Amino acid sequence: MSPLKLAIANKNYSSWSMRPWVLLTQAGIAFEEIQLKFSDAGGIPGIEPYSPTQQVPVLIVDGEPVWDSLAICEAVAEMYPGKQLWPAAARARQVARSVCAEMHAGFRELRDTMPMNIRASLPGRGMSPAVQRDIDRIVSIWESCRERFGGEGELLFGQFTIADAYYAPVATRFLTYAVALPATAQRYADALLALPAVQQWMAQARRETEFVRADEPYA
Ligand SMILES: N[C@@H](CCC(=O)N[C@@H](CS)C(=O)NCC(=O)O)C(=O)O
Repeated sequence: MSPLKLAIANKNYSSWSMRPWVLLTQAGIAFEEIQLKFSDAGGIPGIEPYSPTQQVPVLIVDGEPVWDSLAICEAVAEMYPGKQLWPAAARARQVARSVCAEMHAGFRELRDTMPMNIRASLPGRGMSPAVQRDIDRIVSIWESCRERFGGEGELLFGQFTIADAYYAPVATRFLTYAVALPATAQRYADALLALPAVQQWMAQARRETEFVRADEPYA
């Protein structure tokens, strides 16, 4: 097998890129990073040879693209069964898959009005009743997973899984927009943000200087 390659975009802005990058990095799976950048005119120059959708993230496995973050995470979990990237117990695994799918397809209000912007501090921006509803649902997911499956660990299913990689960009948004959380949810967000892979991504995001107008509604 040739080395995995992961094409991503700006670490400051690209929440979909963050998920598989955090998954691979936190799990200690080697990969070559291909970092492209969003163009202010829209699109991602240089993505053409990698992705049939022209979007990031895309994982290249032996020359074959795997696109869409959820498909990438599933493929990685299948390639590295020893890493236990989904919870081992069937019931926990079902819930983990469900909360990832819910993140993947939902929380549109939060995603639209609180776009990921790691290096920015935008307390209170983007808040509305609809966004608060998304936040309340996320809090209830986090509380329920922690209570039912957290065990001795600090993460949603105790040890690190794909579900944590999936919610990492949500935790960075809560930081950027200074979203107030109940204690259990805040403890989980802190544990998630403290993961070495998340710290590494955030440090690299803060060093980026590109300004992408479409991702900066409050500038
Ligand atoms: N459902 C896709 C969403 C991917 C996506 O929206 N990627 C954005 C960046 S975070 C992108 O590539 N935008 C550039 C474009 O659409 O031209 C996934 O989970 O990978």
